[in-house]
Amino acid sequence: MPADFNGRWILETSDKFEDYLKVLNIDFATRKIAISLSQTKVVTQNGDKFDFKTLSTLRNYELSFTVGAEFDEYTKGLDNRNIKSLVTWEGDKLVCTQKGEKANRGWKHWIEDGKLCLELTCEDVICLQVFKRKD
Ligand code: ECB
Repeated sequence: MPADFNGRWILETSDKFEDYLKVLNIDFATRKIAISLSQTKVVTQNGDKFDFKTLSTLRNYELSFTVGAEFDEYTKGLDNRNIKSLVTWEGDKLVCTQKGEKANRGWKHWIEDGKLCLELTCEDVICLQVFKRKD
């Protein structure tokens, strides 16, 4: 039985998020706003089908995918790049590789102590975000 990510989650801690934005070439002013924002993740999981909504007052970002099926992702409103993404299970971790212009890009989600953890990677930068349940 794989992990259950369903629910509304609010950002509690964020480590190296600005470094991650920098390596994605996000400009100074946008970075300063982005790091100050509260983020909410709304996850809907149906077996291996997922819908992730990342919500903030500045931008929203939505991603739907099926585990094991490569798809085209356009990071609209974020760094606006086209990438090829593939999400797989590694044990209870949901692991995404994002192939494109940026090397070593991807993310991992897992649940730890009832919190939703997200590791965002690009090149040599690893950002860790931890979300707590909102309801
Ligand atoms: C959408 C909330 C973040 C708002 C930041 C606004 C502007 C910053 C410009 C570019 C940011 C580049 C990346 C943002 C990092 C996190 C947002 C979504 C990351 C992501 O890929 O989430 C995955 C895994 O949860 C699901 O799409």
